[in-house]
Amino acid sequence: MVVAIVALCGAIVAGGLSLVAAARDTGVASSSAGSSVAVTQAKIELADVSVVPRSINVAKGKKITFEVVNKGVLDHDLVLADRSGTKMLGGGKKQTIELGPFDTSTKMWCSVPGHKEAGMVLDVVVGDRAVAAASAANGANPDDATIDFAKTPAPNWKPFDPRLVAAPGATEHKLILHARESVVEVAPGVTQQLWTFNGQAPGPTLRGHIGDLFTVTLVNDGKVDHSIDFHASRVAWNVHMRSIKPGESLVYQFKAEFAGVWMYHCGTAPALHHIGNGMFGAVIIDPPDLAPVAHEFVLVQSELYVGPMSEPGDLAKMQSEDWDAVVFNGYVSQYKFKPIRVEPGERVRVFVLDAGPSENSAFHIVGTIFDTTFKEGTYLLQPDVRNGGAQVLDLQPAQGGFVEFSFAEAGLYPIVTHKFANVGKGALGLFQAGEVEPAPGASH
Ligand SMILES: [Cu+2]
Repeated sequence: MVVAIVALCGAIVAGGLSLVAAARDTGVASSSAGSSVAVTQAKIELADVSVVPRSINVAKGKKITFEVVNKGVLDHDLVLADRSGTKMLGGGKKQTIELGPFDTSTKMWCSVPGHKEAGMVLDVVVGDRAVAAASAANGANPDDATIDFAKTPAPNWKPFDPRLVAAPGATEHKLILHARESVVEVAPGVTQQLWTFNGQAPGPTLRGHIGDLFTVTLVNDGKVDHSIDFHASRVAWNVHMRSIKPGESLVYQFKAEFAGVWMYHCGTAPALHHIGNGMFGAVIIDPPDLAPVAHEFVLVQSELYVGPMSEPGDLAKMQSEDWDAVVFNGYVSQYKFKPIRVEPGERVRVFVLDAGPSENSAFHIVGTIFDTTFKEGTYLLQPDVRNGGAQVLDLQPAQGGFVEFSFAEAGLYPIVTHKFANVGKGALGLFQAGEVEPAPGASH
């Protein structure tokens, strides 16, 4: 088991680092960076998700033989714009193809959705010329969409509903989660083809009590493999968290044994891409002593790594932790545009999950003090005679908890992560306590 995990992880890591393949020809030198001398034969390695080498020089006007091997776990192919090239190759499979003759330089790529954008592009350069340096893996794709943080949403825009309902009385929870691609607006005027659970990112929040049984059917309605990993469960990774192909489904059953605010996510390699492109959500298992409050909300913090408009997120940015935005519940500054309404003096509980994939959260609400904080299965603070207060719930990626508080007077109260560089990048919302003048959300 451990060996299998290490082997898979090794394969994932090696996918990004492998520098083994080389172009070759009769008596022609080759190198890991691709030969600058024209060849008629080339050996290409595909991995999860990269192409090695990134560039080859081919002889003008001659047929070129490509020996293509998929060293990854995922399916990949290598095709030209007209779709000629290899068939879809499973992990470990290889195919030798003949293409050309080439008169002008061109590109080949993997046609699995998202993989080209993630950098699986091979430059086919005609002639003995210097290797083109262009490589999506070495920086952001110039075609990536841009978020304008000064822009406001369209009038018909609706925020992600942050309200949380109480855990159902039943002790069994049955639900179906559909893994699917969905074009979703993530910032005013910016849409992305997210990979989602049930068409939304974050996915649906699951809630129950210790001892409850969850039976989740994962249905893969997408175009690439997906899986699900519930941090709230104790199950065998290779059985329950296995990847399933498009059209397949699996039943993932677990008993909630521990209270907490848990992450769930797709774990299919590269997990960074699947989480970074929207496949995450929260499971809340109530601690036994949870007191009634006037309002409960859930806020899932995550990063956006924007790819081209209506295409999947940019894996190269994810790999270099170069996020475009940090958001609560999947949309830039959405509760600034549409504040969360409560009344002064009402007791409020906010569940917070840091879905990452890579950034932490210093969850803070300007203008109030938390008298209760719960993090990773335990209360850090509860009201008592010592009158302690808290200003931040600090969470690393995949950590969760909740805070309780009330607002002393009518007004607006910003929701932020106190890592302030991220506030200007979308990690900003507002609570509105009572009636407020002037109208909120105009500026902050
Ligand atoms: Cu996935």
